[in-house]
Amino acid sequence: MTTDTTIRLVRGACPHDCPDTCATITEVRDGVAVRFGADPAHPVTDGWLCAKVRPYLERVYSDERVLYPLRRVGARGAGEWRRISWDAALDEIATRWRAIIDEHGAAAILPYSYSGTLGVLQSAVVDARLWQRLGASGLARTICCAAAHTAVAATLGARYSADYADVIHSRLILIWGHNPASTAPHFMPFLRQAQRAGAHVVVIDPRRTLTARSADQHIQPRPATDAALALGLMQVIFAEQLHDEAWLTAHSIGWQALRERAAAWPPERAAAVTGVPAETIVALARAYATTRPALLKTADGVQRHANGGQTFRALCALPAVVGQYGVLGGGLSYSTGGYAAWDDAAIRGTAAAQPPRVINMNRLGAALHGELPGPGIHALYVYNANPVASTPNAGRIVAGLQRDDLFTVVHEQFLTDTAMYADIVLPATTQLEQVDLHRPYGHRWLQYNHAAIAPRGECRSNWDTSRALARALGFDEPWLHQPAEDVLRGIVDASRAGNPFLAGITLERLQQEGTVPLTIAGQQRVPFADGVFPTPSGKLELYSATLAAQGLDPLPSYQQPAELAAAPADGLVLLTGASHHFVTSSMANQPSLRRREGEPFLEIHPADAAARGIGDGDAVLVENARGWCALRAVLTDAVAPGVVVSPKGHWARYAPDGRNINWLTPDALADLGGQATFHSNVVRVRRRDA
Ligand SMILES: Nc1nc2c(c(=O)[nH]1)N[C@H]1C(S)=C(S)[C@@H](COP(=O)(O)OP(=O)(O)OC[C@H]3O[C@@H](n4cnc5c(=O)[nH]c(N)nc54)[C@H](O)[C@@H]3O)O[C@H]1N2
Ligand SMILES: Nc1nc2c(c(=O)[nH]1)N[C@H]1C(S)=C(S)[C@@H](COP(=O)(O)OP(=O)(O)OC[C@H]3O[C@@H](n4cnc5c(=O)[nH]c(N)nc54)[C@H](O)[C@@H]3O)O[C@H]1N2
Ligand code: SF4
Ligand SMILES: [Mo]
Repeated sequence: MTTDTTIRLVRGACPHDCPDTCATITEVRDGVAVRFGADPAHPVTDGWLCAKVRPYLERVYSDERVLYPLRRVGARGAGEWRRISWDAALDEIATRWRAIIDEHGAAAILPYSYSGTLGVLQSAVVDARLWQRLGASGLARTICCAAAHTAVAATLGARYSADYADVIHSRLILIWGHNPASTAPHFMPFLRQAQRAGAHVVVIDPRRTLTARSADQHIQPRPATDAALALGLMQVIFAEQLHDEAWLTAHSIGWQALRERAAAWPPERAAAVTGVPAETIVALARAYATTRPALLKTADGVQRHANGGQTFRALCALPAVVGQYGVLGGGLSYSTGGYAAWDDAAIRGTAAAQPPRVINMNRLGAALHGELPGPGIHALYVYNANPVASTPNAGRIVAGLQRDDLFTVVHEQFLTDTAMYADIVLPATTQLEQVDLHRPYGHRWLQYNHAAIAPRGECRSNWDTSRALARALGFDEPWLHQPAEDVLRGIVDASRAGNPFLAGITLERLQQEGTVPLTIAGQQRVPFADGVFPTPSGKLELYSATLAAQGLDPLPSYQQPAELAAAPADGLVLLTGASHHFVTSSMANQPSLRRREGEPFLEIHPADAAARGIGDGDAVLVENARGWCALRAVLTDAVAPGVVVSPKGHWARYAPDGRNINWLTPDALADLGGQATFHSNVVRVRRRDA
């Protein structure tokens, strides 16, 4: 009987930036997590975890975890550390920050974070509270999906999407600039089911991805030309009277203006811009307009371009033109993140205050070089992020991090590329060692994460660290010190009050049941089935007066990104989407996953390789004005001539040259939302020995 009393099964949530938000179960014996797996009863997780997270215990119990606060003793970036106590670390941070505030003002302190964990407590709450009290610079979190969020808000009003399972009702499925076989793996069984039932699956992606390999059709547009492709499809649909005029008239604004805009995009013009044959465009337009239900499923890769916002507007418009919003198995599947919108005041714990300024996270390198209004940045505090590996134009960031007058603190689980430049590293808990509440963006079940084990070493969660920092700074407001569960209860209660999708959902239920479905009843199962859109007009805004008022194009449009327009004759467009075995740079230090992902590579078309004397497996240098990176060439027709691919996520530390693909990526901002433009990236490639 003794063993029985010491075995516990603990419910949790996968914390990673992934739409699937899997429900996990950890088996704990005598305080040690001995097994980690999936909840067999969860309707999406369905008893399995992806290849990335299955070995999570390898991560939790890794010898390379940071377990104690560390003080840099050698040169910046040299990786020489001395263990210090939490008290000493907090005292040094508070002292340095106070001195910086006295001399430059609190705006000189920049907190930098993104999606290491998506839990509301360890990210949103921590992102809001202490920094507001401190008066630090704000951070515009625009690295991932800002253009799409802006486009969806302007067009549909909210991010609502159907359940993955509803794809089985689709007859035609366009998977557009999205690679779910790697990035939303739990969608794939439902897609297969639809395909077996006769649905036609089309993948639209410049790369033949893992997802494209199992599709019925792969359409390969040139990068950043999707708005032209979408307008070309609309031109055919309108010209052939295949549009749903009754739906457009009843539920949208500006469809005639859109028809006029699309009229300028006959198939020949769209073909010339996109590289997709005119016949293919015509055939796809007819199929999309006449096959019902038709689903357009997309994600964020397609909008990481300088024209990503208007591209996403065009994608949002397509289902409207063919009357597929509100149809079971039809419409747009992008994100479910809008259902459980958390109450902002409860996240903050107090009245909102404007930060002294807001810095776009994609411009971190520029900001560290003083290219910003107001005082320079003298203190950087990084958590939930690894900007040296994951933020664009990383060479510029590293140069900034080497500034002698910069005081950098990194709160991390591992000595990442970024932590290597810290003055102080604070040890962070993993998901098994902390509590949180997770709202998914791919499905519609909330997930509670109980702490399964005690923190290893002296690790602390983001929230506990935030509380400790507040104390060290002498801030005693109760909203900076609440116990974790009180914060979560406050958020759930306040959010439920204004949101029918949270009806009947309490913290107690979440804690007891682990997985709790959002209250999406009856007709609301299919997003926008009532034809009502939470926009200013209550309709789907093909023409957006909101964008017009900001001096932006009120209709979806195509603009070639400036960097692509200025490409030299031998320039290639470099796409750097998701790696299969990492989530951005998270996991890219786990030995088993590094082995499976292999060496950093560059997919290049054999014709482009031949023109450069490059053979399969050759070491190549990829370069542009921002920097260079060494990779291994993979000759493949998975990419068209003119396009090369190297997935994101590898740590720069592990490369012999100490750099990764983000030494090349642009820190220019997109047309909407201040979005990152990773893929509007022109490079030259040559043999390393040439
Ligand atoms: N395995 C794995 N899963 C992940 C992640 C990961 O790193 N690895 N990252 C997570 C995160 S942070 C996010 S935001 C999501 C992203 O999820 P996705 O958006 O599905 O992933 P990406 O690979 O970024 O981009 C999807 C595709 O966009 C394509 N693309 C690039 N430019 C264009 C274009 O101009 N037109 C078209 N049509 N396609 C284009 C790329 O070739 C890529 O195949 O995935 C999450 N899941
Ligand atoms: N070239 C290229 N680069 C890209 C992209 C691309 O398409 N191409 N995609 C971009 C996208 S979509 C995204 S979302 C960003 C993601 O960029 P980041 O948010 O920087 O994500 P990661 O690089 O995975 O780093 C997250 C870090 O958080 C740490 N962490 C995890 N949990 C916790 C915690 O509880 N507390 C603390 N303190 N730390 C924790 C992890 O150990 C990890 O080192 O990357 C972007 N980078
Ligand atoms: S990364 Fe995604 S698919 Fe993998 S376990 Fe986490 S939520 Fe599930
Ligand atoms: Mo992302």
